[in-house]
Amino acid sequence: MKTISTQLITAALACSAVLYLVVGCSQTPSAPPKEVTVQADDKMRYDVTAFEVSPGQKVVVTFKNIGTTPKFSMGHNFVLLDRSITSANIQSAFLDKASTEAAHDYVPPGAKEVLAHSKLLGPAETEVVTFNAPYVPGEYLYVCSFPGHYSQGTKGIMTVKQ
Ligand SMILES: [Cu+2]
Repeated sequence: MKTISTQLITAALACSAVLYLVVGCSQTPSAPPKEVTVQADDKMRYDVTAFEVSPGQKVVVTFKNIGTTPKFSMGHNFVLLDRSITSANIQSAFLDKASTEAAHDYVPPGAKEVLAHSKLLGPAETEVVTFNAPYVPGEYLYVCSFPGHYSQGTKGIMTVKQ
């Protein structure tokens, strides 16, 4: 009996410690999430090519493929990249290896430069991608990594602004 109550107290203490850590660590608990809708079409364009977020802000991207062409030839994804990838190096540093990953929706498994991504979406499909914005201010590219689409216009910049 005594052992059980000790365990209960220990569990209760552990829970409050966890709660304290969660609340104590969140920098801006009252900041509402940033909600963005990004649509990709058969012309290989994103309709939204820039948006701003605050450091660490929760971001909810509703990503839609509004085209009608079958996924195997005109699928689209949403891939947010870290700042090691720029418009100057994206082809050799990311898109080339992504292009061989059809089996993984053109997102190389375990790629450290990928901060968040959707699946490859076919016509009329939607996916909500939720992530926390980086804390480091600056520009972060988001792209469709289906081969050839980036150069046509499925690209944008998420700016983290203090
Ligand atoms: Cu695409």
